[in-house]
This record gives sequence, structure tokens and C-alpha cells, in this order.
Amino acid sequence: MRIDIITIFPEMFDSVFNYSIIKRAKHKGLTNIYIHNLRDYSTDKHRKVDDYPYGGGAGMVMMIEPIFNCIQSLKKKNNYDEIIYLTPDGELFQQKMANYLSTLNNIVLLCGHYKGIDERVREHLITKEISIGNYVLSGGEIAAMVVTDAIVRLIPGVLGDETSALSDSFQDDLIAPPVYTRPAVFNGWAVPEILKSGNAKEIELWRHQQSIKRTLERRPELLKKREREE
Ligand code: 6GU
Repeated sequence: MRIDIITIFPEMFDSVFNYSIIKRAKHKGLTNIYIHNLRDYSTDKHRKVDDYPYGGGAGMVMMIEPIFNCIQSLKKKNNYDEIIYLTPDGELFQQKMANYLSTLNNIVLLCGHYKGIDERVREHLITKEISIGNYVLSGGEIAAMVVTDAIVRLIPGVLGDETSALSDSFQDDLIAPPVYTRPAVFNGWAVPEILKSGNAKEIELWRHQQSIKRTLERRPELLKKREREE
């Protein structure tokens, strides 16, 4: 999978994408992530990418021209399945959407700033708009990192254990059960006996019960969602 990210802060991605799962995915050749500096596509001598809003008002607006130039140059080389704009008024990003995006070959993530981007970008160049939650971030970069991480870890072969992405919290709208490792007793706090029993069937049952119990206690709306979908 190829992910192209368009941003005015390319350095922000350096550290995050060079650790852990994303690093491993890149090394294995399972994903290629390219960061593009939007200013490189400005035709202005000061590399300007924003301007005053028509009609007046506070804040600057990201101009269409550099974004158009950047997307055009990418489209010349690759066929994109989705060109995504990260914005707080987009569709809420949830596991289902991560699953969908992880099946695609090429996507673009456009990070917005200032008051927003020229509406004509959204009308004519963007195929999907995503928000990562009901709060406002100062830019789309952190959201693009969140989306990238959630997608990349689902690409087959990225996680060591092929089944581990399937047992994630939210993958079936249930919260994952608790996990433990050695020592069996620490500070007088013991690991549940059942997990040391070696009885695979009983352990599976216990884990499922724990998932339901936790979901009921912590995120009851997820169970209601499950009922509606069944
Ligand atoms: Cl995608 N961008 C910004 N700027 N703020 C957000 C967001 C995105 N999702 C939630 N808040």
C-alpha cells in the first residue's frame, strides 16, 4: 500500500513514522509512505500556501492552486483509490473505516490548517473527508498519523501474529479482555487461576465473558450497536 501525505509541516512525521509498527511495515516493503511539502507546489516566490478569505473575516484559508498542483503531479504517477481530507467536520473515523482503507492500494491524505481550505478543493479534488473525533486539533497532521497507524497495522503481514489485529478492541465492537504476564503473583496481586489452567476452551470462554463484562461496564453503547446490526 502506498500512502501520500500532503502537509505544510513535513518534519512532524519524521519521528512518528520511524518507530514500531509503521517502521516495521516500511522495512518489510508492505507500505510506502511519502510526505510532500505543500510549499514545494506553490507558484508564489515566497512559497505562500494561504490567503485572506473572500468576504472578509478572521483567519487565513489554504489556497487551491498549490493543492491542485500537488495532487495533479501525484495523479500523473499513481491511480488513487481515495483522496482524503482530514477535517473536524468529516466522517467519524472508526475501526470499520480503518478496515476499509487498509484494503486499498493508493491513498492521499491532505492535512488542512488555518480556517480551512478553499471549498473548491473539497468539491472537486477530494473523495472522502475524515474526522478522528469531536474536538478540534490545530491541524490535520496528528489526525493523519492516527489514521495511518490504524490502517498500516491491518495490512496483512505487518503484525507478527496474523490473528492479533482481529482480536483488537472494537474489531467486533467488544473491548479486548485483560492480559497478564509473569510473575504469577506480584505484591500479593495474583493472575486469574483460569489463565494458568492450560484449558484452552475454558480460557477462550473466560476471555469472551470478560470482553462482554468490560464492554457493558465501560462502553455499553457498543453492545447496543451490535444488537442493532445483528
Ligand atoms: Cl481530521 N483535523 C483537525 N484539525 N481537527 C480534528 C480532526 C481533524 N479530527 C478531529 N479534530
